[in-house]
Amino acid sequence: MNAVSPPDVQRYRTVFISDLHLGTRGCRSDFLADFLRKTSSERLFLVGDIIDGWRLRKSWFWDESHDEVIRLILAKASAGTEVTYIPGNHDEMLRDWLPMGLEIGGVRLLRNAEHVTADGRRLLVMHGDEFDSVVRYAKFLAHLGDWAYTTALSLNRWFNAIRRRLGYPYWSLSQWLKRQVKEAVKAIDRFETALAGEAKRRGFDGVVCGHIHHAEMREVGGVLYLNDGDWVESCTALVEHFDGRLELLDWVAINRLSFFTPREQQRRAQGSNRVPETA
Ligand SMILES: [Mn+2]
Repeated sequence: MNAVSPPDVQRYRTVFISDLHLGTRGCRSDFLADFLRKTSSERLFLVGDIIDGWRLRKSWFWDESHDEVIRLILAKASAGTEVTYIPGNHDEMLRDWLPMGLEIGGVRLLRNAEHVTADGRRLLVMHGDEFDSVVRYAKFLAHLGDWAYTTALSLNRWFNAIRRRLGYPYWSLSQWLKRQVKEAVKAIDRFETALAGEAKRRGFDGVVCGHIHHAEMREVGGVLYLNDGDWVESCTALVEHFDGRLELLDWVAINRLSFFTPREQQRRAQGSNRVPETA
Protein backbone atom coordinates (compact mmCIF):
# COMPACT_ATOMS: atom_id res chain seq x y z
CA MET A 1 0.00 0.00 0.00
CA ASN A 2 2.81 2.38 0.86
CA ALA A 3 4.08 3.07 -2.61
CA VAL A 4 7.64 4.14 -1.86
CA SER A 5 9.52 3.09 1.23
CA PRO A 6 13.22 3.64 1.76
CA PRO A 7 15.06 0.27 1.70
CA ASP A 8 15.93 0.30 5.41
CA VAL A 9 12.33 0.67 6.47
CA GLN A 10 10.95 -2.58 7.85
CA ARG A 11 7.52 -3.35 6.38
CA TYR A 12 4.73 -5.14 8.21
CA ARG A 13 1.16 -6.05 7.38
CA THR A 14 -0.06 -4.57 10.67
CA VAL A 15 1.39 -2.61 13.58
CA PHE A 16 -0.32 -2.25 16.96
CA ILE A 17 0.91 0.31 19.50
CA SER A 18 -0.73 1.72 22.62
CA ASP A 19 -0.13 3.67 25.79
CA LEU A 20 2.11 6.29 24.19
CA HIS A 21 0.94 8.91 26.75
CA LEU A 22 1.92 11.83 24.51
CA GLY A 23 1.66 15.03 26.51
CA THR A 24 3.51 13.61 29.50
CA ARG A 25 7.21 13.60 30.31
CA GLY A 26 7.09 9.83 30.63
CA CYS A 27 6.46 9.27 26.92
CA ARG A 28 9.59 8.03 25.09
CA SER A 29 8.60 10.07 22.06
CA ASP A 30 12.22 10.05 20.83
CA PHE A 31 12.29 6.24 20.60
CA LEU A 32 8.73 6.21 19.29
CA ALA A 33 9.55 8.64 16.45
CA ASP A 34 12.52 6.42 15.62
CA PHE A 35 10.24 3.37 15.49
CA LEU A 36 7.67 5.15 13.29
CA ARG A 37 10.40 6.34 10.92
CA LYS A 38 11.95 2.90 10.51
CA THR A 39 8.77 0.85 10.11
CA SER A 40 5.79 0.97 7.80
CA SER A 41 2.61 -1.06 7.61
CA GLU A 42 -0.61 -1.47 5.66
CA ARG A 43 -2.58 -1.00 8.87
CA LEU A 44 -1.72 0.84 12.07
CA PHE A 45 -3.81 0.38 15.20
CA LEU A 46 -3.47 2.97 17.98
CA VAL A 47 -4.83 0.95 20.88
CA GLY A 48 -5.58 3.73 23.39
CA ASP A 49 -3.90 6.18 25.75
CA ILE A 50 -2.25 7.86 22.78
CA ILE A 51 -2.63 11.49 23.88
CA ASP A 52 -2.80 11.82 27.63
CA GLY A 53 -5.67 14.04 28.80
CA TRP A 54 -5.05 17.06 26.59
CA ARG A 55 -7.75 19.09 28.32
CA LEU A 56 -7.60 17.81 31.86
CA ARG A 57 -3.96 17.46 32.80
CA LYS A 58 -2.30 20.14 34.90
CA SER A 59 1.26 19.27 33.93
CA TRP A 60 1.02 19.19 30.17
CA PHE A 61 4.34 18.39 28.49
CA TRP A 62 4.88 18.73 24.77
CA ASP A 63 8.11 19.13 22.80
CA GLU A 64 9.18 18.73 19.18
CA SER A 65 9.50 14.95 19.40
CA HIS A 66 5.85 14.77 20.49
CA ASP A 67 4.98 16.85 17.41
CA GLU A 68 7.12 14.55 15.31
CA VAL A 69 5.16 11.48 16.46
CA ILE A 70 1.82 13.05 15.45
CA ARG A 71 3.30 14.22 12.16
CA LEU A 72 4.68 10.73 11.37
CA ILE A 73 1.33 9.07 12.15
CA LEU A 74 -0.61 11.53 9.95
CA ALA A 75 2.00 11.14 7.19
CA LYS A 76 1.46 7.37 7.28
CA ALA A 77 -2.31 7.88 7.05
CA SER A 78 -1.98 10.12 4.01
CA ALA A 79 0.51 7.71 2.40
CA GLY A 80 -2.09 4.93 2.47
CA THR A 81 -1.73 3.25 5.86
CA GLU A 82 -5.16 2.44 7.28
CA VAL A 83 -4.95 4.07 10.73
CA THR A 84 -7.45 3.14 13.46
CA TYR A 85 -7.53 5.03 16.75
CA ILE A 86 -9.20 3.28 19.68
CA PRO A 87 -9.40 5.75 22.58
CA GLY A 88 -8.31 4.54 26.01
CA ASN A 89 -9.05 5.91 29.48
CA HIS A 90 -6.42 8.67 29.29
CA ASP A 91 -7.84 9.96 26.01
CA GLU A 92 -11.42 9.09 26.83
CA MET A 93 -12.71 12.53 25.80
CA LEU A 94 -12.43 11.15 22.27
CA ARG A 95 -14.97 8.50 23.24
CA ASP A 96 -17.67 11.19 23.23
CA TRP A 97 -17.02 11.62 19.53
CA LEU A 98 -17.34 7.92 18.70
CA PRO A 99 -21.06 8.01 17.83
CA MET A 100 -20.26 10.52 15.08
CA GLY A 101 -18.25 7.92 13.18
CA LEU A 102 -15.41 10.38 12.83
CA GLU A 103 -12.46 10.15 10.52
CA ILE A 104 -9.87 12.88 11.07
CA GLY A 105 -6.96 13.23 8.68
CA GLY A 106 -7.47 9.67 7.45
CA VAL A 107 -7.52 8.30 11.00
CA ARG A 108 -10.77 6.55 11.91
CA LEU A 109 -12.01 6.53 15.49
CA LEU A 110 -13.53 3.32 16.85
CA ARG A 111 -14.47 2.04 20.32
CA ASN A 112 -13.36 -1.52 19.48
CA ALA A 113 -12.15 -2.99 16.22
CA GLU A 114 -11.84 -6.31 14.52
CA HIS A 115 -8.68 -7.35 12.76
CA VAL A 116 -8.36 -10.44 10.59
CA THR A 117 -4.79 -11.69 10.23
CA ALA A 118 -3.34 -12.86 6.90
CA ASP A 119 -3.85 -16.45 8.05
CA GLY A 120 -7.49 -15.82 8.90
CA ARG A 121 -7.50 -15.35 12.66
CA ARG A 122 -10.10 -12.91 13.97
CA LEU A 123 -8.77 -10.57 16.64
CA LEU A 124 -10.75 -8.25 18.88
CA VAL A 125 -8.89 -4.96 19.36
CA MET A 126 -9.68 -2.96 22.51
CA HIS A 127 -7.79 -0.79 24.99
CA GLY A 128 -8.72 -2.88 28.03
CA ASP A 129 -9.67 -0.42 30.79
CA GLU A 130 -13.18 -1.84 30.51
CA PHE A 131 -11.79 -4.55 32.80
CA ASP A 132 -10.22 -2.24 35.34
CA SER A 133 -12.22 -3.75 38.17
CA VAL A 134 -9.94 -6.79 38.03
CA VAL A 135 -6.68 -4.79 38.20
CA ARG A 136 -6.77 -2.92 41.46
CA TYR A 137 -3.12 -3.15 42.42
CA ALA A 138 -0.32 -0.67 41.80
CA LYS A 139 1.18 -1.87 38.55
CA PHE A 140 4.59 -0.34 39.12
CA LEU A 141 5.18 -2.88 41.86
CA ALA A 142 5.10 -5.66 39.29
CA HIS A 143 8.07 -4.04 37.57
CA LEU A 144 9.93 -3.05 40.70
CA GLY A 145 13.61 -3.54 39.94
CA ASP A 146 16.35 -4.85 42.17
CA TRP A 147 17.80 -1.40 42.70
CA ALA A 148 14.50 0.11 43.83
CA TYR A 149 13.89 -2.88 46.05
CA THR A 150 17.29 -2.64 47.75
CA THR A 151 16.95 1.12 48.17
CA ALA A 152 13.49 0.76 49.65
CA LEU A 153 14.75 -1.83 52.11
CA SER A 154 17.58 0.36 53.33
CA LEU A 155 15.15 3.26 53.75
CA ASN A 156 13.00 0.89 55.74
CA ARG A 157 15.82 0.39 58.26
CA TRP A 158 15.78 4.12 59.01
CA PHE A 159 12.03 4.14 59.08
CA ASN A 160 11.98 1.36 61.67
CA ALA A 161 14.73 2.99 63.74
CA ILE A 162 12.41 6.00 64.08
CA ARG A 163 9.41 3.81 64.79
CA ARG A 164 11.36 2.06 67.55
CA ARG A 165 12.25 5.38 69.14
CA LEU A 166 8.63 6.40 69.12
CA GLY A 167 7.70 3.08 70.66
CA TYR A 168 5.99 1.52 67.64
CA PRO A 169 6.52 -2.13 66.74
CA TYR A 170 8.60 -3.20 63.74
CA TRP A 171 6.87 -3.00 60.37
CA SER A 172 8.33 -5.10 57.57
CA LEU A 173 8.51 -3.27 54.27
CA SER A 174 10.04 -6.27 52.58
CA GLN A 175 7.08 -8.46 53.57
CA TRP A 176 4.68 -5.77 52.44
CA LEU A 177 6.46 -5.31 49.09
CA LYS A 178 6.60 -9.03 48.46
CA ARG A 179 2.87 -9.26 49.14
CA GLN A 180 2.17 -6.30 46.83
CA VAL A 181 4.30 -7.71 44.02
CA LYS A 182 2.51 -11.02 44.35
CA GLU A 183 -0.84 -9.21 44.24
CA ALA A 184 0.23 -7.17 41.20
CA VAL A 185 1.27 -10.33 39.36
CA LYS A 186 -2.09 -11.87 40.23
CA ALA A 187 -3.87 -8.70 39.03
CA ILE A 188 -2.12 -8.90 35.65
CA ASP A 189 -3.15 -12.53 35.45
CA ARG A 190 -6.78 -11.60 36.18
CA PHE A 191 -6.66 -8.90 33.50
CA GLU A 192 -5.32 -11.36 30.92
CA THR A 193 -7.96 -13.93 31.84
CA ALA A 194 -10.75 -11.34 31.67
CA LEU A 195 -9.75 -10.04 28.24
CA ALA A 196 -9.17 -13.48 26.77
CA GLY A 197 -12.55 -14.51 28.20
CA GLU A 198 -14.26 -11.54 26.54
CA ALA A 199 -12.69 -12.41 23.17
CA LYS A 200 -13.78 -16.03 23.51
CA ARG A 201 -17.32 -15.07 24.53
CA ARG A 202 -17.62 -12.88 21.43
CA GLY A 203 -16.32 -15.62 19.15
CA PHE A 204 -12.87 -14.20 18.39
CA ASP A 205 -9.63 -16.18 18.11
CA GLY A 206 -7.76 -13.62 20.15
CA VAL A 207 -7.61 -10.18 21.69
CA VAL A 208 -5.20 -7.27 21.19
CA CYS A 209 -5.06 -4.77 24.03
CA GLY A 210 -2.81 -2.45 26.03
CA HIS A 211 -3.59 -0.49 29.20
CA ILE A 212 -1.56 -2.38 31.84
CA HIS A 213 1.86 -1.52 30.30
CA HIS A 214 2.86 -5.14 30.22
CA ALA A 215 3.60 -6.59 26.78
CA GLU A 216 2.62 -10.21 26.43
CA MET A 217 1.78 -12.80 23.82
CA ARG A 218 0.38 -16.08 25.04
CA GLU A 219 -2.57 -18.39 24.86
CA VAL A 220 -5.11 -17.94 27.64
CA GLY A 221 -8.06 -20.31 27.84
CA GLY A 222 -7.82 -21.32 24.20
CA VAL A 223 -7.59 -17.82 22.74
CA LEU A 224 -4.61 -15.64 21.94
CA TYR A 225 -3.89 -12.85 24.43
CA LEU A 226 -1.81 -10.09 22.83
CA ASN A 227 -0.77 -7.01 24.76
CA ASP A 228 1.29 -4.52 22.76
CA GLY A 229 2.82 -2.94 25.90
CA ASP A 230 3.59 0.79 26.06
CA TRP A 231 6.03 3.60 25.23
CA VAL A 232 6.61 4.79 28.79
CA GLU A 233 8.04 1.96 30.87
CA SER A 234 9.06 -0.19 27.93
CA CYS A 235 9.06 0.53 24.22
CA THR A 236 7.14 -2.29 22.63
CA ALA A 237 4.94 -2.89 19.61
CA LEU A 238 2.97 -5.84 18.32
CA VAL A 239 3.50 -6.48 14.63
CA GLU A 240 1.93 -8.82 12.11
CA HIS A 241 4.13 -10.09 9.29
CA PHE A 242 2.71 -10.59 5.80
CA ASP A 243 2.12 -14.30 6.44
CA GLY A 244 0.06 -13.56 9.56
CA ARG A 245 2.85 -14.32 12.01
CA LEU A 246 2.62 -12.14 15.10
CA GLU A 247 5.64 -10.78 16.94
CA LEU A 248 6.31 -8.52 19.91
CA LEU A 249 9.06 -5.99 19.23
CA ASP A 250 11.10 -4.53 22.07
CA TRP A 251 12.45 -1.42 20.34
CA VAL A 252 14.97 -0.60 23.09
CA ALA A 253 16.43 -4.11 23.14
CA ILE A 254 16.53 -4.48 19.35
CA ASN A 255 18.33 -1.18 18.88
CA ARG A 256 20.37 -1.35 22.08
CA LEU A 257 19.02 2.02 23.10
CA SER A 258 19.64 3.22 26.61
CA PHE A 259 16.85 4.53 28.79
CA PHE A 260 19.49 6.50 30.66
CA THR A 261 20.88 8.46 27.73
CA PRO A 262 19.72 12.06 27.75
CA ARG A 263 17.33 12.72 24.87
CA GLU A 264 19.46 15.39 23.19
CA GLN A 265 22.57 13.23 23.16
CA GLN A 266 20.52 10.37 21.75
CA ARG A 267 19.15 12.52 18.96
CA ARG A 268 22.59 13.81 17.99
CA ALA A 269 23.98 10.27 18.00
CA GLN A 270 21.17 9.13 15.70
CA GLY A 271 21.68 12.08 13.37
CA SER A 272 24.43 10.39 11.40
CA ASN A 273 22.50 7.28 10.39
CA ARG A 274 19.11 8.93 10.09
CA VAL A 275 16.70 7.29 7.69
CA PRO A 276 14.77 9.46 5.21
CA GLU A 277 11.15 10.18 6.20
CA THR A 278 8.59 7.67 4.98
CA ALA A 279 6.25 10.19 3.40
MN1 LIG B 1 -5.06 2.93 29.84
